[in-house]
This record gives sequence, structure tokens and C-alpha cells, in this order.
Amino acid sequence: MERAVDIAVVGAGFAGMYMVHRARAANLSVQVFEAGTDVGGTWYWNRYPGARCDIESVEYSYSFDNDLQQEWEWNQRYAGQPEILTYAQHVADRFDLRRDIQFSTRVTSAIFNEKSNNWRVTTDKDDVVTARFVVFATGCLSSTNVPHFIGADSFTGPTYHTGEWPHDGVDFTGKTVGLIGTGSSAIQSIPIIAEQSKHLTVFQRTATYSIPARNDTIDKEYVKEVKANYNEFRDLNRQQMGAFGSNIRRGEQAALEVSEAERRQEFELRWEEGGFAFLSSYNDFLLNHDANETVAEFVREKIYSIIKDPDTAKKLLPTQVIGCKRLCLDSGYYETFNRSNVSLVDVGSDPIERITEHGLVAGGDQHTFDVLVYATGFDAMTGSLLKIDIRGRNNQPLAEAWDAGPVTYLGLSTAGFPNMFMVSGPGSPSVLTNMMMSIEQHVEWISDCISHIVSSGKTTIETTDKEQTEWVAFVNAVADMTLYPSCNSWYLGANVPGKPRVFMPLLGFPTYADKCTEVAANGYEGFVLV
Ligand code: N01
Repeated sequence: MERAVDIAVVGAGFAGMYMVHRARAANLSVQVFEAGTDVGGTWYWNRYPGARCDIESVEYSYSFDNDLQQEWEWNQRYAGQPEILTYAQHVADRFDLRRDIQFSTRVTSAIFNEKSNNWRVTTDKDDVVTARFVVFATGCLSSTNVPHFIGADSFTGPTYHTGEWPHDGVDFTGKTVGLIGTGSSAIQSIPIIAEQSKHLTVFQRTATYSIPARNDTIDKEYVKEVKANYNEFRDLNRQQMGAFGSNIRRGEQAALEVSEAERRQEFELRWEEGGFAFLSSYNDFLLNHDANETVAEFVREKIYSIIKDPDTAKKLLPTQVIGCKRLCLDSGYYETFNRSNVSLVDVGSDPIERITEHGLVAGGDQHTFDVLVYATGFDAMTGSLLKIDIRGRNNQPLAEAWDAGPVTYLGLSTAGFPNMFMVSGPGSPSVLTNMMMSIEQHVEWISDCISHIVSSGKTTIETTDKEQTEWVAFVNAVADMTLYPSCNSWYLGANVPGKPRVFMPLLGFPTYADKCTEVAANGYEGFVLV
């Protein structure tokens, strides 16, 4: 049966959930479709052992409702996946969000009708909804990346991807396990899988920098302090580059302005403290190669000192710029390679040739195992959007419009796709921030914009080719002032073969948020309202 709503939303993670709340507040009807059986998005799917957020819990949470933020009690400094999922479920209950969300339903297409100026959204459950506006709250890291290895289907044992982990968990007891990847998901899961399994073989293409997380139960006194001035604390965080970490001591000097002895003392202190603050000791790590090398070398020394076997230690030493790929935080990652039941295979110099019935072949050697784990990440930022048949004016597919890489204005909108919005889309700060703050900022901007269109009697809002071309150039020019583009990160789409190399997230939350506010205040400058 065909239904009509004001807003169709794709995805019921933190972005889609808040979109429901805001739409209701604006008296707009809303229908959300969610592929999972419940809310939570990333935290619904990523149930691999050890999955944990690396932004502090008091910051990685909604700020829009004071009672909610005052009443909710976190247990951990960095909440684990089960705790965050419970929080998402609590929010869904508290604001009665589920009645506008249809679960176990995947959106298959969203097609703009130029005559009626409506979007026609269809699903794999044969729903058809027409909506004036469509909002993609599909998440930046939701479309799993499974490399196309020759013979992948021939493996006879169970295969898992960290980003689509079974809800009942996986029991590795007595099993031999092969795990591909050494990004954040691998770094969190490897220590736990190693403890459980008979033997774990890790296949590493690029060695990773990881800093101790030093996670612990949350300090109740600290929480009390935060809650006493929660709104001010949030505002201060929104003024940080990444919209988090106002409590982080940020070095105001360049790394090479101080002596080696002073630097080392600072690095040691921050290594002991753990967390992202480690990379804030000096202000130019991502601007200056030599400065970066001082801290990179410190981490390499730490790795070398932890690992007992010199050959393994050498393989684990990263060479790229530290922070260029997203920094990982771990609990016992490097120490895991001292276990007698863990081995490391370098597939950077000898790539995986093929998967076989009982394992894989790399560098001419056959490696056998019972279970295969892909910790190979995501087709980030664009993957989930491009999986859906999205078509705008002239029936043009989004995939065609983004043939040379994603083009957006503000990461919110793309030309030729009227009344379509993306939450934390490519071209917005998104993954380089505390996602909760970016999500709130986008959802509030989008819902205000929709309310404006409706109340002012307009029909459509759409950006222009010129505006988005300039925006993409700006996003890349900002990145080019830093060392970010110097390695093959997923920020650039470099982890997915054939994906156009474009730096997707914008650096700097506060100036971006100001720009969005200014655009709206100036009558949606850069958009055409009809
Ligand atoms: O994915 P990744 P992830 N052959 O892309 C390797 C967020 N997150 O799921 O580096 C062999 O980082 C690939 O190798 P290389 C966070 O933003 C957050 O771990 O491309 N190996 C890499 O080692 C994070 O950055 C949290 O050479 C192959 C790995 O697979 C993002 O999600 C926790 C390969 C993929 O690492 C993604 O993290 C978890 C191939 N063909 C995730 N293809 C926290 O909040 C890929 N690889 C803590």
C-alpha cells in the first residue's frame, strides 16, 4: 500500500532516531526504514568482541535533552558496544521513537518525481512511500568492505565480518582463527579472540599505530562535575576541532620547539594517561612531517619494547604518518603478539593470493584455520548511499552523479537531487568528529530547513553544480594543508579498489557549524529554493 509522509528517513541509528524526534516537534509526519531489527545503527551491527567507542561516554551521547543527559548513568570511561546499544534503546523508549520506525526493512530505491516534486521510496518488503523530503541517515561506516579474494566462497568454515557480527556472539574456544586486517575493529577484537581461540593468525597489510586506551569504570566524581555544567561542557566541546575533548590538555607549541628530552617526557606522560590526548601534546603533528616523525618514532619504540620476538616486532612497526589513518586505541593489542597461540603474517609485501577450502595462500604459503574473520572495514561515507538506487532529476542515478567521487554542498545536499539530505555526508566533518555532535548539528539544520521550506510555501530546495564543485575543492584544499592525504586511508576511499581518491570529511567542526548557521541565516545561501 502506498503511503504519503512529509519525510522519509533511511536508517535508525543515532541520526535517524533524532530525525524522528525533530520531525515530530515540527509537526511533520515521518517514516523511518531500518534494516536491523532495532535501533542503534553502528552499535547494532558492530558486535564483535571488544567493540568499544573511543570518545569518552559523557561526550558520546545526545545533548539535545537535558533530562536525558542528566539521568543517564554511564559505567565505563569509554562505553562498550552493549552499553551504547542499551543507551540507544533507552532513548527510543523514552521518546517513543519506534512507532515511526519500520524495522527489518531495507530501502531499495528512492526516486524523485519531477512532476509531483515528491520522492518515491521503495523497500525490500514492497513498501512504497511518497515523501516530500528524503533524509539519508545511513551512517558513514555501515557498508562493509569485503575484499574480492579469489576463491572466497571456497572456504568451508564459518566466515564473519566485524561490522556484521552475529547477535549471539561467536565461540572461538578450541578453534583456529584467521583474521584479516589491523584497523580499529581488529585491534579491539584481536586480544579477545586470541584469549579464546586455540590459535589466531593475523594477516596484516599495513602496520597500525595504537595507543593504550586505559579504559576503566567511569570516575563518578568526574561525572558529577560534568553534569553540574553539562550544557557549558557540551558548548566547549563543540568549539574543538573534532567537537570533543575540551578536557584534553592541548600543547600550544610546535613539537620541534622543545628539546628531545622535554618531548619524550610529555609523550611518556600521555602514553600513561592513554586516549586520543596522546596526539595533542604538540600542535603540529598533522602539519609537519618532522614533528610527526618525533611522535611516530616514540610509538615505534614502545611497540618494539613490548614485543618479545624481534621479527614480529619489526613487522608491527608502522611507517606512515601517525594520525593519517585514524589513530587506534587498544587494550593489550601489541602484548597479544607475545602469546604463543598468536602469529602475524605480513600480507603487505606478499598479498593474499587466494582463499582456499581450509585457509588462505599468501606469499606462496598455505595458512590453515577453522574460522575466517574479515576485519577489513567499510566502503566508508558513500557505500551505503550508492547501494540504494537513488535517482534525482532526469532520472539520473546518484552513482552517475558521483562517478568521479562524491560531490556535495556542505555534505548535506547534492545538485540534481532536490529535497534530499544526507546526515554526516561526504564533505562534512562527520568521521573526524564526535559523531554525536555532528549528527545533532546536521539533524537540527535539516529539520529547521525542512520546516522553513514548508512554512514559507516553497516546494523544493536544491544546491547547484557551482556551489558543490567549490565546496569539494575547499574540503580537499583544507585537507591538502595537512598530512592527511599522505597515506591510503579510507578518508580518501583508498581502501576500496577503484574508488575515486577524494578526501571526504572536512576538517574543523566549529567553522563548519558556523558556516551552516550562516547559510541558513542568509536565506539558504548556495541553495535554490523554488
Ligand atoms: O576498518 P579499517 P575498521 N588485504 O578500514 C585491511 C571506526 N571504528 O573496521 O590498512 C589485506 O580501519 C586494511 O589494511 P590497510 C573508526 O573510524 C571505530 O577497523 O588498508 N588487508 C586494514 O588493516 C575506524 O577507522 C572504533 O592496508 C586488507 C583493515 O583491513 C573505522 O571504523 C572501532 C585488505 C581495515 O581497517 C574502520 O575501522 C572500530 C586486503 N585486501 C571502528 N583490505 C572505535 O570507536 C582491507 N584490509 C574504537
